[in-house]
Amino acid sequence: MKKEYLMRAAVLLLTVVLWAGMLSAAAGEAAYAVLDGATLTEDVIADEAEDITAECTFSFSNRKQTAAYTKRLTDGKYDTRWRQQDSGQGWLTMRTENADRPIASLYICFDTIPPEWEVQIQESEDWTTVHTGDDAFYHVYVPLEMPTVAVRVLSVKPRTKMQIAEIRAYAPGAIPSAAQVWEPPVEDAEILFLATHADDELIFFGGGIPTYATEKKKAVTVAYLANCGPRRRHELLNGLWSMGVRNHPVISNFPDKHEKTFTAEYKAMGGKNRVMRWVVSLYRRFRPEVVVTHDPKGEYGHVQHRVCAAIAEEAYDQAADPAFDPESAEAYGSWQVQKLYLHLGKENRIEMDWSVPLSSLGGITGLEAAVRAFTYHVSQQEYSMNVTKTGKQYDNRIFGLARTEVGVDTVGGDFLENIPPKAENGKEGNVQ
Ligand SMILES: [Ca+2]
Repeated sequence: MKKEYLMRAAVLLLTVVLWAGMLSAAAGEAAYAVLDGATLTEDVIADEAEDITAECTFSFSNRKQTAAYTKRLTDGKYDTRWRQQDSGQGWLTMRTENADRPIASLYICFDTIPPEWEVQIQESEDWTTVHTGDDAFYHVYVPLEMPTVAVRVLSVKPRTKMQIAEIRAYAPGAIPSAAQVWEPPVEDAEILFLATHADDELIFFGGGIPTYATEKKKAVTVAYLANCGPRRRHELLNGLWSMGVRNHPVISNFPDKHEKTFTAEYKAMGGKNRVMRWVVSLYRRFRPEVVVTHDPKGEYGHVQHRVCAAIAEEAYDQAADPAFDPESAEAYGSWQVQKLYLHLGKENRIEMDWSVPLSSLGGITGLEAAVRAFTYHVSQQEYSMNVTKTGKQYDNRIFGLARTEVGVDTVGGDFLENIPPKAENGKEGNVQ
């Protein structure tokens, strides 16, 4: 195996970056080419593994599920899926007749991740577990040490309702550029971008995420206060991936609701205290120096955005108070965020510049990266909102420093102004 890895490393060194053509193609073609999300930003690898999904036949634990379900798993669409429909364990099997081109890896896009799942390969009559999954990532790449002609994804516990929107099988080769290989969320973050819904991080925070996470290589955590459902979850992953983000975002289980009042909104989300505890534990777990979130007026007045801004500011104090939610204080330590920026906030305004070319993304600007990422939010294209251009309504360059432990910005244009490099900060919690 070592020799194989050396070869892959050598191939990686020979990668060729193809940018110009891809950028112009991105907007139109991204619509249903879900798995192309990565292709647009990844280096093109000379010997990347070939997609052999079309050569495979599928079978399912529920024998009534056949051709229609195969199509749903391979149609490139996130609004069609295979659902486990069994009282026992659920599984799907992919099998190829071509032993010369066996299955060497799988790429799975889960709608619903079962609590325990495994990838198994068939050896004679028996199935052998070769990978134990977890519930960390919705998009998972699973390389198989021993390429095989038959592989299955198994939900270990009965009746778990595993759901998969898309699956691909690959022949031996380098990691395919279409597969997203996520890393865990950044612990010990420098910046936490807290958006409400999938796509808000692009529309209202502009080029912030690619500028800091990808170009400046800062420790960035992206979190979403609302869970907009499986389809938009896939879209947000594709969008973030296209901007060079490699740490999986954090997505709550709060519903996507647009109520008329704070009271109704909190009620729909299970109560204010529950929302507060989630955001406080987010701060304590990821220890951001800086939090960037919504307009306190909810941009166009969306009450869930307003809730997000309000809770983000209250949590600034609560996360530092060990008496609030002692359980998460015990688990993660209390945490004092150093700066809180609110989009369009009135106090201590700064103006960000998202027109700087990012060499890490082939020279496109942060704003262009956000505009492109938005094309992966296929389900949202019919609405009037889009990534705001400079100077337009809901200007995504304008932020107000609502809270600070390190004074106001004097230079401006940098969320991390006055924040010492992360290495100087302790990891044991910063509240005495
Ligand atoms: Ca599908």
